[in-house]
Amino acid sequence: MSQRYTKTTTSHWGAFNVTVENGKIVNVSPFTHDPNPSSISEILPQAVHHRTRVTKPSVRKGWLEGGRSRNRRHRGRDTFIELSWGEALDLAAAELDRVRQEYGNNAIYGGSYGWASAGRFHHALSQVHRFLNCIGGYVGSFGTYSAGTAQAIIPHILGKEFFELTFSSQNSWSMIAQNTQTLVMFGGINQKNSQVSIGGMTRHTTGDWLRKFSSQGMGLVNISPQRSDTTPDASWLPVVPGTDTALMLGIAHYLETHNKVDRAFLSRCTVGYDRFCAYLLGQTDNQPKNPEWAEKICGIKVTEICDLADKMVAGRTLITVAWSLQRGEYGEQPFWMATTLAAMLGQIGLAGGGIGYGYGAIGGVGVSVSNLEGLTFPQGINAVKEVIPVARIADMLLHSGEPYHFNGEEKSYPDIHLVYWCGGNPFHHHQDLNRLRDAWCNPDTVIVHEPWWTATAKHADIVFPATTPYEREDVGSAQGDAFLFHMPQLIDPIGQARNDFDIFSDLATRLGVGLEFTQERNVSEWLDHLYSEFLENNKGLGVEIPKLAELRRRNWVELPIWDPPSQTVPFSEFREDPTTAPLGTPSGKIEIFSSTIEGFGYNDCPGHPVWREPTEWPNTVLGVKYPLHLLSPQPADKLHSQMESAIADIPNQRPSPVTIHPLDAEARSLKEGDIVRIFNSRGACLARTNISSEVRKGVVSLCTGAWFDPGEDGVERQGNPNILTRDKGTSNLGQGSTAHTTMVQIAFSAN
Ligand SMILES: Nc1nc2c(c(=O)[nH]1)N[C@H]1C(S)=C(S)[C@@H](COP(=O)(O)OP(=O)(O)OC[C@H]3O[C@@H](n4cnc5c(=O)[nH]c(N)nc54)[C@H](O)[C@@H]3O)O[C@H]1N2
Ligand SMILES: Nc1nc2c(c(=O)[nH]1)N[C@H]1C(S)=C(S)[C@@H](COP(=O)(O)OP(=O)(O)OC[C@H]3O[C@@H](n4cnc5c(=O)[nH]c(N)nc54)[C@H](O)[C@@H]3O)O[C@H]1N2
Ligand SMILES: [Mo]
Repeated sequence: MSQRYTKTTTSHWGAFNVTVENGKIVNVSPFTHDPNPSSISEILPQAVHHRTRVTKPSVRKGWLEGGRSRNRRHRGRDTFIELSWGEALDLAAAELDRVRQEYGNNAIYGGSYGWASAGRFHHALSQVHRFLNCIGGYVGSFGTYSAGTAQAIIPHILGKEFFELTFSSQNSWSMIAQNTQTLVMFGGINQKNSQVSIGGMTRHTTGDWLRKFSSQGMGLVNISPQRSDTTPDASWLPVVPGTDTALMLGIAHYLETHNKVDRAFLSRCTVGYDRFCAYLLGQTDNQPKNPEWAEKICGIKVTEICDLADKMVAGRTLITVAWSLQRGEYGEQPFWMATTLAAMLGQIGLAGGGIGYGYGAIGGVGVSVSNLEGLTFPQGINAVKEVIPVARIADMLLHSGEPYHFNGEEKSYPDIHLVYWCGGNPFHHHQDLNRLRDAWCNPDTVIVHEPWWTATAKHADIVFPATTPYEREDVGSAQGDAFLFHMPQLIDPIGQARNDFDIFSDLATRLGVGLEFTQERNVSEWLDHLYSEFLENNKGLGVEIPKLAELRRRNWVELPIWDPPSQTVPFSEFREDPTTAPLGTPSGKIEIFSSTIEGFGYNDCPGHPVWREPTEWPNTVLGVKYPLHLLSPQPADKLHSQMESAIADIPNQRPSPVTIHPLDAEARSLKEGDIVRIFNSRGACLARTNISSEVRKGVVSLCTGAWFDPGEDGVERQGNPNILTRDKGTSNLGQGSTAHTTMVQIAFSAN
């Protein structure tokens, strides 16, 4: 007898309805309360039941048979042997125990970066961290690939944790609509990116806001190598990638030399403008950072720089910076300089003015809603205090024991013998994947939980098949959203897949900490427990939140917490009186010059914002061989590498499209849809040309997300940009990812 039903669930790209027939997901349809639903979930029926699902616990042959060497260099090329759950769990538990006994818990890397899935209890990272904490701890990671550099530098400048500031001290969309006259968007405000938010955005409204801004006549300026980074209504200044700091300095120089700077604000609310100004005017290095100087670097004409500067002082101006700006070499500088420029305009603390970080990067930024507290699976306490900056993983695996600098600390890399990954795909997200592959040969053992045979799973020794959210029950709630979801289990687990929680419970039991890990609760008892804590924590909101049983029945509710009455203008209290409402910086003010940072003595990140030419650059020897800037933005049609194997089945989807300017295509005799080889000294991949004048000449753009798939010749076949990208830190301060500082060449490929 056929059984068919439809229920709603949520994900990082928002809510959607799922139809199940005879135990299979057969259809996905939009959630009707979302005015602009994302199409990312359309591929779900094919992806969940795809042949690339991991269906059984699998152990790499060379690891099982290789003795102490474990044939580590075969990782990624070896075959796997399927074992029973009991056998595989025994092997993993014994190996975890061996490593912690022989080397200590600081030989286990459990940073396990990644977005995994939405759903508060089955949050893969919380699960793996709690488990590793129960067995004695692990080396963790600081920061994110998204904004790790901003996370390091912004507290020095504004005295606040970066993500706290992002979500709680920014102008809301409605404040911008009511007050802003000119919106200057470095890196755009991207609708494709705002589809996604951590835990999900139920009403996607970024596009509507941008249309509103445009229709009310707000000045919209898109400063980006790609026109598509925001609404086509914005005027477009196609800046050279990585040169925003130079452009901002050019604007600053014009403001300073035309006496258009708010000196009262600078002296009341900031420190160190004089030190910075001496640099700006060229008093310290004989190079005034005037618009003529800036034009040569950033490719924007002097007249346009001066016009923009005039526009910015003429009325209420909000400067926004996309997170992408700090994902390049010296990525600290554009964020510090943008803040400095906003301070020079003197509008920080005024409604609709000042500086904004990450609008459009994810959907929750700028949304005005009361925050719901709780619904977090507790991770426990990590007895190992060692952390690495998240994007330095290959350095760590290649250079154990070697010293490095990070944000004022002198550290050395730990000696890792076991890597545990649950909920991320480093062979998608890390830079210079050939280098990662080398680094990955060093640990004794790699354990991965994954629903799919991703490149990371293929590079592991023990792979445990994990369920997807559709195969388990959970609750969904996200920052920046007023909806609350019961996420029902829709289908049985695929193959022998199990929940991360259940896998860790069994491992914990084998290692003698079962009770510590589970606290004698199973999945549904944990859900009850977390949910009742959540109800308790949010009593103060004065809003009726349904009990779990009722939420189960209703599937989802929208809470009346939009536009809380207590909305304050960010930094307004500080602006009013910096002495009674100081910032958390050493001076209590905005630090245009930071004695702390100067005290670190880093040439690559001195005491005030500076322009530094990246080491990979058109006028270098390398730049002649590889003359095109490669951008590797987030994909519009997916979340990172998720559900990729089903997308790759669609004809003509892979290799991925690379956007190239018509003149650059013509110079290489390339036609639309040609298969090309993109290459540099680090590696090569295939791609398919998308010829468009919406990208600056000299720049090509290949989105992330294709699964790493090197052929016999080493050429990556799906179009994964991370075979090409640079794997060095932004600077000694932030040590963030520098994916966007990458030069390449392109040629027609016979393949
Ligand atoms: N070149 C370049 N590289 C980049 C970027 C860039 O701009 N340019 N951006 C970077 C950024 S900002 C980010 S955030 C990263 C993203 O990198 P990741 O977050 O690592 O990418 P995802 O594809 O989301 O990986 C999540 C993995 O978890 C798996 N998964 C999903 N649900 C579960 C679950 O419940 N349990 C388990 N065990 N696994 C699950 C998915 O199948 C998937 O393989 O990429 C970074 N890489
Ligand atoms: N659909 C979808 N949305 C996503 C994600 C996804 O995978 N899919 N991932 C989410 C995650 S984890 C994150 S961190 C955010 C990332 O949010 P962002 O960092 O804002 O996004 P990107 O797509 O990397 O970059 C946005 C644009 O910045 C421009 N850009 C790159 N370098 C420079 C530069 O030096 N100067 C200027 N002016 N512009 C530059 C590029 O043209 C690029 O298209 O996106 C989130 N949203
Ligand atoms: Mo990210």
